Amino acid sequence: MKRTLFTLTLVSVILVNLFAEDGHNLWLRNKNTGNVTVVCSEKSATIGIAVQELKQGWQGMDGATITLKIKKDKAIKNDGFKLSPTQIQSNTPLGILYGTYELLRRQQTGEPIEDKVVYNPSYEVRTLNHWDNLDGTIERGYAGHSIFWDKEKNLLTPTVQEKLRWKEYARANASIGLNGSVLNNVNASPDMLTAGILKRVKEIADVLRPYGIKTYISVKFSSPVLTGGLKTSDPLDPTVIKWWNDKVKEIYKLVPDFGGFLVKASSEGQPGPQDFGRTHADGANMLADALKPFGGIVMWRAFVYSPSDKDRAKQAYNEFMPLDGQFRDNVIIQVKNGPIDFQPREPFSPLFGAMKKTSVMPELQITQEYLGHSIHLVFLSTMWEELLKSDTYQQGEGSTVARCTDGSIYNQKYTAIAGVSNIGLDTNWCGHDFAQANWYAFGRLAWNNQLTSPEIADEWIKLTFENDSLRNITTDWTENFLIPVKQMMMQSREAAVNYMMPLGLHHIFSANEHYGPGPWWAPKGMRADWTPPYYHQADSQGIGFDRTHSGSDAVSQYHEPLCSQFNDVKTCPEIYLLWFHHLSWDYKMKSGRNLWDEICYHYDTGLNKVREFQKTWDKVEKYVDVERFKKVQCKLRSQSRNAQIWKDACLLYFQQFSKKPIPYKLERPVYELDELMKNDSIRISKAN
Ligand code: BDP
Repeated sequence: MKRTLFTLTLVSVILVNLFAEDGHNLWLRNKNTGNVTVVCSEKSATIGIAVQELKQGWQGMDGATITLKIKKDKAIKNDGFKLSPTQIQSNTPLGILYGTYELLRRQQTGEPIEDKVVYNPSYEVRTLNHWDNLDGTIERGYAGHSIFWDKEKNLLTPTVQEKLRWKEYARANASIGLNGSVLNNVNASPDMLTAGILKRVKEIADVLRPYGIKTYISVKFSSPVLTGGLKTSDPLDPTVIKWWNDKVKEIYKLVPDFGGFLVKASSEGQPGPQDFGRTHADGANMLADALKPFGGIVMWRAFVYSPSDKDRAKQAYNEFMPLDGQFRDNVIIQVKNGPIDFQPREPFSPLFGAMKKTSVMPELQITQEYLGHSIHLVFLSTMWEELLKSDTYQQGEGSTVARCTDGSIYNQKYTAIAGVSNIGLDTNWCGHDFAQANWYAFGRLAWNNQLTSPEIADEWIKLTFENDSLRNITTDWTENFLIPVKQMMMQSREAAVNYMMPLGLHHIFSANEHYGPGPWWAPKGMRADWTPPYYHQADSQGIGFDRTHSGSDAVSQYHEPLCSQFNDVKTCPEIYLLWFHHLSWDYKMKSGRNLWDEICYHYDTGLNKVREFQKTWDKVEKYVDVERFKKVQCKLRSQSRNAQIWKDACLLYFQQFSKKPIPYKLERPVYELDELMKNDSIRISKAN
């Protein structure tokens, strides 16, 4: 009897674990509900995947036939496709695969499939940047170790398990239209270019290829000296040029469709052409020339700033604008969304649209370095949409960042977009189940930069949380799960801005971990532009960074009418107010409150929003599997406690300067400033 009971318990434990929802399947959960016959005269690994996906995931009419047709059509660009209910047409096998995923997504989410609709990608190159180090750690990664690198395994033949992970990764990327992976950190190890590591690059590339994912690597500019044993890495030195040419040839022998290099040079201590008195153009062009015969590209980052500059926000523009027109056509300047560094909110980088004779690509950060790591629920799609829709006015009204970078306005040889990845070896890939939505959203926007965040959230929720019993999406599920969860996602980024750094405040994190609040953080001897007081400039008079004509004049880097609009405190959008202006605590806001009170209200609103999210989530419990429900519930609790710490730390700290009471209607702080400052807000936040 005892034995039977034991066996039964054991079996049920195994079964529960087998079916436990661990989030690993991402948004790819569609199982077929009927048979389909797939007709295709072409054969290739990519087409094979498309056929398999259709059979596995078909949810259309049982017994239907679908034709996959590779036929040139002028309306179809790159790997775009033409979709009809019974046919997918494309110029390339990869386009057929993308069409397959679009069709299956539409079947699963209940979106219509009309006749002969053409879908073309907004950007030709759609990459994930992995800040993965060769020892397996990930810079700013919050979801476990690297899926590509491990110091024990780098030089060994990849295991079946590793290859399976790479394949799942490639499939997930292809399903949302991504077509490139930069395999290693922009702070690149010179070892990346050694024979043993390049062999692994080849192994990875072989697994990614059938899914249409091209492989790229980040390179260290001083590699000729560090791995090549040369005396210099000067980009104009003939021995250096030859070294890179030979290295590129070696790479293409291993990876014939290699995509190219990503380079962080003369930035944050990384070596670069400026070490030899050369320009960014000299450096980038030398690499571009080596890659050109093979069709490779150079993505050269514009993330540069030096401690001597009065305003870090101005530096990239100052350094790169004079070089406009000097880059080869296979160089793309990779520009972060804002002029500082992936803050919860920044105005767009003034380089977008301003460089008219150079290809420029946006770099977004999917990993939540500055937005709560993998603890806070923050849907980043709304932030990216805000960027893409920002009007630069560079070629008249409507010159949005999207249009300035996707080839609609400027005739770029290549168009591209990059997202700094948030994935690692965690079972659910991203740490937070909702962080998967950011990976998803990045892919969808890279494919179609006109999509809206509610559309993306809608798709993602349906694909990720819908289960078998909900296959025919019910009104009950829509009203009580889809709508509230979507609303929570849509409000989540603004909530984070509010409880972290509202009204244009930025970079007030404690220490280099970029997690908890630290408006006071300024260790002795630290570079000023790495400390929060440099950014908030709070004093007894007021708060904010004066970037007007009478301040650092960063406003002048924006095209009119933005320059005047940002410069004038009356027309500057309040979301950017303290980014561009230093204002008195008594400054009268549009709401009628003074600035101090307004700041208090924003922090309070942010905190209350997170509390509301907790309620929203608890209410949807019966629609979610128990595992994901509990995990998200627990993370929301931490987020709520962290939001309290943010509010208390910032308000109590700034109050020392404003000398004003927190409006009496608002909840009082619950932490002591001393305690937060002494014990380091990060540790308190993380322990909470
Ligand atoms: C900052 C990160 C740092 C990166 C750097 C970069 O804090 O870890 O190396 O950006 O983008 O956001 O190069």
